[in-house]
Amino acid sequence: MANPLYDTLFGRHAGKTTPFIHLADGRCITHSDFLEHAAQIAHALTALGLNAGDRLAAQVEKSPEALALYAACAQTGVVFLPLNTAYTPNEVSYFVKDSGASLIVCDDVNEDGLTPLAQDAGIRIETLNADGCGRLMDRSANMPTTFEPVDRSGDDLAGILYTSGTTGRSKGAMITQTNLISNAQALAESWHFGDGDVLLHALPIFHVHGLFAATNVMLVTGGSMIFLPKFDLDIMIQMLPKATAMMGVPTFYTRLLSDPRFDRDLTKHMRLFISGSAPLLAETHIQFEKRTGHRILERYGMTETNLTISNPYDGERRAGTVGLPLPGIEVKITDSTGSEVSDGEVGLIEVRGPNVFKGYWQMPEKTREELRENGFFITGDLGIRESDGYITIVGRDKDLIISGGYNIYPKEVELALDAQPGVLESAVIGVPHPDFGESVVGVLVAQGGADLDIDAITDAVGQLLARFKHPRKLVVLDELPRNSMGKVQKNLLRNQFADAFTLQE
Ligand code: MLC
Ligand code: AMP
Repeated sequence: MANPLYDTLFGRHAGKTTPFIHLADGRCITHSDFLEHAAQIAHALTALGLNAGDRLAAQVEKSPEALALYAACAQTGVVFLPLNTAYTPNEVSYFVKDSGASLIVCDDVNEDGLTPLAQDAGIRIETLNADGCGRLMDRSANMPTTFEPVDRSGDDLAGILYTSGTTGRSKGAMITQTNLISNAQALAESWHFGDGDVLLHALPIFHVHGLFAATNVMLVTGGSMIFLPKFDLDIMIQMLPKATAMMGVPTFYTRLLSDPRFDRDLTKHMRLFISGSAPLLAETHIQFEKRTGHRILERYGMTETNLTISNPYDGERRAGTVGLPLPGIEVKITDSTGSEVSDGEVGLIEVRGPNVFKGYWQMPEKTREELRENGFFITGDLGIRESDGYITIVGRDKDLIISGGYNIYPKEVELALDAQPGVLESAVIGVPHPDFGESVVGVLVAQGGADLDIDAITDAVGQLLARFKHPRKLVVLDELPRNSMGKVQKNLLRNQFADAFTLQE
């Protein structure tokens, strides 16, 4: 009888009164408290009729209870489907329908918006609010505090995480128990995490970075986390002296550096700062070292692969690079035929290992396009490997914008813009932004003679798409630049609007 994910991450802490979660208000949740609560939720899910393999869509704010819901899913074998809290009901509707979820768990404030969707799909909604209360918690309250984990194998699904696609249609990446366990162990070992570590955790827990990389590493090593609902500069500065390590997206680092209180003294006891999910500018790396004496450890990952490449803990942390493949993970840099290119040449990054996902949910063709039969996953990122093995990400073969660590696929935004009255066509591009790294510009072309109502278009897109995907600037051109094949030349638009956010805001 075994459930590898539950046993490796959670079950090992049963009965331990060691701290697991520290909250900003001073409360501390021990491993044992956390597991008892997770077991109660597991009973509640079972009582609601959920079985191993069923999908549970959770659009909930970050809280210890939300994390316990993840543990309860591991324990019951229910497939966890975390959703960005910024998604509109229109977006959530696609994920719920596509995944065939049996239950939606959401915040009270979103329940009315999601009820038509649940009715349409013939499924229930339970609530879990930012303060840890809600109907699901009421159901759990009187349940037993132990739960026999449901038998699972390493190949069974632990989660489905949706990633947008270049066609505008999101794909559900099927993540197995083995994917998560192998990655947590590789990261813990590579980054020397131990039970004395305290991780400053301000990332959202609906993506790989905050949910899997950060949380699973702490679970596998027995350390604790200062668990903050979101990144707040003042609270980060207040909490830093209590932490030993931090994981963040580059925006965390540029925001910390913008504050004079963030200095060598505040960080002198810290063991490790890790950055990922988006490119960390070499200048941020250098400025950070000058200010604090710490060299940020940059690593690279993706929803489909968890984390794959990392600068070393002990060796050189080279600014502008993402380092070397993690233990047990193979990385190839290839040309369009799939053959490896020479060191120093740009190619596509391909990844193979126990961390690589099982495929896209109910999309066998998409899976075949991106996951080779030999097990290598084609990431769509472009990289160069130096002769000493260090890898640098130099760009993307996929049309993708990364804003503050969130991915935005231009096609999805273009489809929303194109559907607006008077719009003939649109092109959505990412250009440099001082806070988010990149931000979104929408370029519109009007149908002959139409006078575009930019405010109305902005409102309409707001109804359809999460706020972080919205163009921060909409401009109207007479036509889009195209090459001789008729393809829109987004590079020309990116050059034209390169200063859209750096000169103002
Ligand atoms: C918030 N907003 C964003 C945004 N986050 N807009 C664009 N890009 C973002 N990332 C919106 C808000 O809704 C708000 O809208 C306005 O921008 C300003 O908000 P803010 O208060 O400044 O933002 P904040 O809430 O502080 O969030 C910024 C952030 C957050 C960077 C802290 O986005 C964040 O935690 N990002 C981390 C994302 C992450 O975990 N990615 C991992 C993916 S996994 P308005 O209406 O007020 O204008 C992955 C694999 C791997 O990539 O390798 O790790
Ligand atoms: P997601 O699909 O949300 O998991 O985002 C994964 C993408 O984030 C990758 O394909 C990369 O484009 C990008 N990414 C992650 N880490 C880094 C990094 N350190 N440097 C540059 N890009 C990164």
